[in-house]
Amino acid sequence: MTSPIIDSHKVAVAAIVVNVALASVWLSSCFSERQSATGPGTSAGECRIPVSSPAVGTVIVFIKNFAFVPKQISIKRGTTVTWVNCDDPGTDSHTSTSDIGLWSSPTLASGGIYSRTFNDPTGTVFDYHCIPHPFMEGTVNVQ
Ligand SMILES: [Cu+2]
Repeated sequence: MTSPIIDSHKVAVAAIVVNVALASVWLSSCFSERQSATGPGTSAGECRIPVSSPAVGTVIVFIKNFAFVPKQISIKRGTTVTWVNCDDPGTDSHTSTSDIGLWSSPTLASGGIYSRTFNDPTGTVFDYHCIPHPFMEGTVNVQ
């Protein structure tokens, strides 16, 4: 017999896996060439975080295989974005760092998470990168 508490936890984990799947679909439709070369593909689905954590925002950007997934996101003003390092333990740590110094996460080891709420004016486009790996780039569009 499983308790209702355990059941609801399983539902939460399932929800986050679905989010990963959607991110992968989005990525493959927009970056198909890159996807085939480097893509996180199904391996990104192995990354699991506790969605009940108050630190987790409503939009999640995964860090996998030294890339932000999805690379570009469009969000409504006031949305909290959470970056999650899904790279394997023992690989390099990453950051989410605004190109203009608006925000910078601590160094995120495997499993590390960082959130920022974008209460910025609509129409703003924020480019960001990873400090140890400047080739890792991403964009947040506040709509
Ligand atoms: Cu990095």
